[in-house]
Amino acid sequence: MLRVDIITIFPDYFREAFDYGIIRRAKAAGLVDIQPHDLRSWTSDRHHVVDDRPFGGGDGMVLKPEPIFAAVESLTSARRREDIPGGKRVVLLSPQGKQFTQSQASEFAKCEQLVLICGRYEGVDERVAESLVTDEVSIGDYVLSGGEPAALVLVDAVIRLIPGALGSETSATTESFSDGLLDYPHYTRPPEFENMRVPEVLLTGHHADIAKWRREAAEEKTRKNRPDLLK
Ligand code: 9D3
Repeated sequence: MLRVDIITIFPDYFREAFDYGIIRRAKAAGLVDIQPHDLRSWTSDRHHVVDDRPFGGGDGMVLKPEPIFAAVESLTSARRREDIPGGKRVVLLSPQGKQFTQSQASEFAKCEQLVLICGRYEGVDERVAESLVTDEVSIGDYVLSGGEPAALVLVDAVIRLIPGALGSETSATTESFSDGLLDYPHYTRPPEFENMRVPEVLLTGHHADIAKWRREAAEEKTRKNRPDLLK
């Protein structure tokens, strides 16, 4: 059983996000338990303040360290990175993180607990990245308004890799990424739609020809959309 704890100032953002498809099934099967937590519940002041102005000046606000350290301690019993056991990861979602990859998703899928910290505002006090988290992760080079959508992406990618979450598809899906090409194009009925024909070879039933066409079509698609994967 993988336990996923999400530390956020918007716990309601996740309310229905995990109630569909593979994630819903994995939860129902007892493969994963996902708990969003309100960062404000680890504040001790009357107004539940989680942010403050940046030292050195500048625009915007920064998430304060104390509630985040308290949240991680209450969820893991660890106060610093070096006290976090091997089977647990404390992940900061941040634009400054290392890019999240399929191989990192596979590593996370083997863990017993993931604690995800969602940044907001201009950022998170750097002592969190320096001394508390095991992994600082970005999902790509574009600007989000916070870590919450990135946490959704990470959880989705990880959960489908838990043994039993997908059934027999799992190994095939992993392979199609590890051969370094994009997937081949898919078609279904009707064979002609508004003058657009399905490639004839797919209608022939010649399995060797179909396999060859799919390999070449995957290479062509990769050349066109992701030439970086061929280098
Ligand atoms: C002006 C400098 N910006 C940093 C690149 C400020 C800033 C932008 C976006 C500060 C915080 C955010 C919120 N984004 C995330 O927390 C985030 C994120 C993202 O924006 N892109 C890709 N992955 C991620 S993971 C968390």
